[in-house]
Amino acid sequence: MTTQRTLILLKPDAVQRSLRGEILRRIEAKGYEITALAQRTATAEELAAHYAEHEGKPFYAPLVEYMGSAPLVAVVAEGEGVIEGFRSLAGSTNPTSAAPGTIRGDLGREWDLPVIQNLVHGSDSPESAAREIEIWFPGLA
Ligand code: RTP
Ligand code: MG
Repeated sequence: MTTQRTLILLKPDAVQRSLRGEILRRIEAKGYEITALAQRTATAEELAAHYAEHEGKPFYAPLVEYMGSAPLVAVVAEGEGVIEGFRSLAGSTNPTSAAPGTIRGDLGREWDLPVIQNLVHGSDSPESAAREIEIWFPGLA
């Protein structure tokens, strides 16, 4: 393991449900360091770049609509193995099947919506982390 950085988003449902503190607490309690944090409403350009891999999928339009509908919080966290470690803390994509003890498993549930709202995003590889940090915090070397 080496020290890594990852890009985490507290998605609009996390902000609207006042779960920012609870989620940030879990990140810090695990021992990861929060080194950048910003709340804002995502632009269409940021979301197009962030979700380029999903363009063309059936959930792409509702996903971009959801993510741009209200403010989110972008976070850079650092620590040993933080990329895999945060995705483990977050749990699997679907909150209904996400394990208890995870952010999505403990705090999320399914809604009758065109896209899964699951509170958080975490980068899935070192390459994704570098790409995503540059999208949300340009110039943060
Ligand atoms: P994330 O990128 O947000 O950390 O989540 P993930 O890797 O677990 O999921 P991914 O497959 O990358 O999908 C990105 C986000 O799109 C929404 N989604 N909705 N069938 C659906 O309605 C569906 N599939 C994906 C979720 O918000 C997911 O986190
Ligand atoms: Mg993903």
